Amino acid sequence: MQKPKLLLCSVFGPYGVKDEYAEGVGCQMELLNNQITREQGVHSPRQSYWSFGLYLMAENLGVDTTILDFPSWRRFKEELKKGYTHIGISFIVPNVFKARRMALYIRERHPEMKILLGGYGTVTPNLSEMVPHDAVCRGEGVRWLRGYFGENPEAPVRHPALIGPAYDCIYGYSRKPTGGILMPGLGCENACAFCITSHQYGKCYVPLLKTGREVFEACERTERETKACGFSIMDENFLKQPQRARELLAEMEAHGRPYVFDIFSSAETIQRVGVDFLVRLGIRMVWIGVETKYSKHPKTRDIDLHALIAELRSKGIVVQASIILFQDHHDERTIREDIDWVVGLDSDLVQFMNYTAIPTTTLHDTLRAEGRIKDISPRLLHGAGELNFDHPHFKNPADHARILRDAFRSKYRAGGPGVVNMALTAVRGYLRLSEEHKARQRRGEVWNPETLRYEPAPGGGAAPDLFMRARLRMMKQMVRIYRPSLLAGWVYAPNRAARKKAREAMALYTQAFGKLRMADRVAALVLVVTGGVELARIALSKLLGREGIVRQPPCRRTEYHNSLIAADPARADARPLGAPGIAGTPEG
Ligand code: B12
Ligand code: SF4
Repeated sequence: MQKPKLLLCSVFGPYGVKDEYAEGVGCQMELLNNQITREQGVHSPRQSYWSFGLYLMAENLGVDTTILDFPSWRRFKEELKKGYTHIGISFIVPNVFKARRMALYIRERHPEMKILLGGYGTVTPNLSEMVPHDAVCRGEGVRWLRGYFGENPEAPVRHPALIGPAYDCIYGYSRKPTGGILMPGLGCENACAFCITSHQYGKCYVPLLKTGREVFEACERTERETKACGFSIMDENFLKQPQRARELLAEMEAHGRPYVFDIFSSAETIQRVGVDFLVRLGIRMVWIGVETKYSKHPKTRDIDLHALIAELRSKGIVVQASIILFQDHHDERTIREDIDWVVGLDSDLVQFMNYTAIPTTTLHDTLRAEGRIKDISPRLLHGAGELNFDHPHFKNPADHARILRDAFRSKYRAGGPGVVNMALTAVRGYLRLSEEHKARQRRGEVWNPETLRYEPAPGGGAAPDLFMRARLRMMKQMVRIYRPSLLAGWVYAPNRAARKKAREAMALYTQAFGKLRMADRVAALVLVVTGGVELARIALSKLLGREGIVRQPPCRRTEYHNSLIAADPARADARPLGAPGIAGTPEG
């Protein structure tokens, strides 16, 4: 029998460009510019992200695997000529026509290759008619692929060392991406009616890294191989497993490694563990789904979100709030009220998304039972345009896209550029936490890992809190990253209030770190110049009828010689070509 050889790939580009396979607006391969700092023009940071799940799967198989991330159509066709037994395609619902084109091509030109489908796109109705395939994974892929290839699905998960962004650009200036990625688990047990990431895993949480020690080891490996100290955690509600988070903190304290993290968390979970725990754990940014001011959902019920967000920000944690537009209770008045409410919460950033009934969710089942699901193309299910259900008050699809876009504008007008907000939160928090740390040491207070509070030291004398000192040093390093961008934030500020904020942030940086060093001064001036060029490019794009500049991530190919490792686990040389970390080979 032929030895299996697997190709795992994301759907082909270009992305965010409307063609016969996918939409333009709403389908860019970027988070910030597309979903968070949309309408912030030159102030919008630009980042794309590699398809993390592919690297996780490739790392954990005994089968030789190649990843082709972000291929062009031509590049995909060429790769197939290298000869594979299986092609795994990862896709989401709005990209289903791209997956279809890839699968049809494989069937036509390489009928001997087996097609495996995975990702959230597998919930697309009539999948078998839409996308020819031999097998489909509707859930966690590591265990599924191991089972498919006759390996042990329950073997421990090895976490890849992965840098998240495919590119990183601010005020038109490209810098080297540095942020690591962690994938400790999938799904969420909160089971909100609309939430596909919960329903895809049977409304349960599926842990990949079960203990704090495992998470810590994944951080250490990533730091060793890529030098990353800051991580984005791809887990819907990381603090929902408080024991694991406590263990992670204990590991960091024991090893003196104050890593920092960006996380998703529901408000009730933060409330339960307390903001001081988040600070000590090194949370740099938290994404909270606030959804609507009329929410009866347990995750926000009885929580003063305004106070919670203010406390998080005052302690240096950047808050990204997300809200859903066009819920059933929304009419012209209440949707406006909700937009004003979320802007008034004064988080650093806000994500606005349109309510979308994704097949298999409770929301979809309910609306279908009510006869309200509209027969529109799956390519439109990206949450930034036409609703896929009949809304009681908003019948015109043009309103769905317009009101969403205007919501982003409201946030920008009232709150100014997100980058300036983040800098302000970071530097204010740093100043406050430094003072609090000193005061606690004077008062003889120590961290109690049981109560998750600072308390008087038993017996009076408190030993120096060396971990918090190291945490503050790390914070200082992270806070300083924003500083050079403040001048451009001021020069291109959209209004007087935003200009004032930028000035305030600059003054706080001087208070915290003294006058700008020469290197930072030069960097700040460079950003003003590159920002000016970027501004002109954005204006040109608008003249050409686009919303802004659409950037494309490069294609990257990574080989895993897993069969060699399976035969001899000591053969580290057989790990991905292009080490350290998952560097692979970016291809233009
Ligand atoms: C990172 C991310 C992005 C990145 C893209 C990264 C990339 N290279 O594609 C960015 C920010 C650019 C992005 C953009 C968008 N995204 Co997005 N994104 C995510 C996010 C937050 C994390 C994905 C991730 O890495 N998870 C961790 C890994 C381990 O899980 P995984 O990818 O699901 O893979 C596992 C399984 O699904 C399975 N699997 C996956 N693929 C395959 C393939 C095979 C062969 C097999 C066997 C198994 C398998 O095994 C993997 C390991 O267990 C998810 C939400 C989430 N929590 O998953 C949303 C999510 C995937 N995105 C979503 C959406 C809607 C979008 C946008 C349309 C939003 C918008 N309007 O801008 C755009 C589309 C961009 C485009 N052109 O494709 C939806 C998809 C809904 C759906 N049913 O299709 C999600 C689920 C968010 C949500 N809750 O609605 N996104
Ligand atoms: S808390 Fe968030 S991730 Fe969990 S089910 Fe609700 S929306 Fe989904």
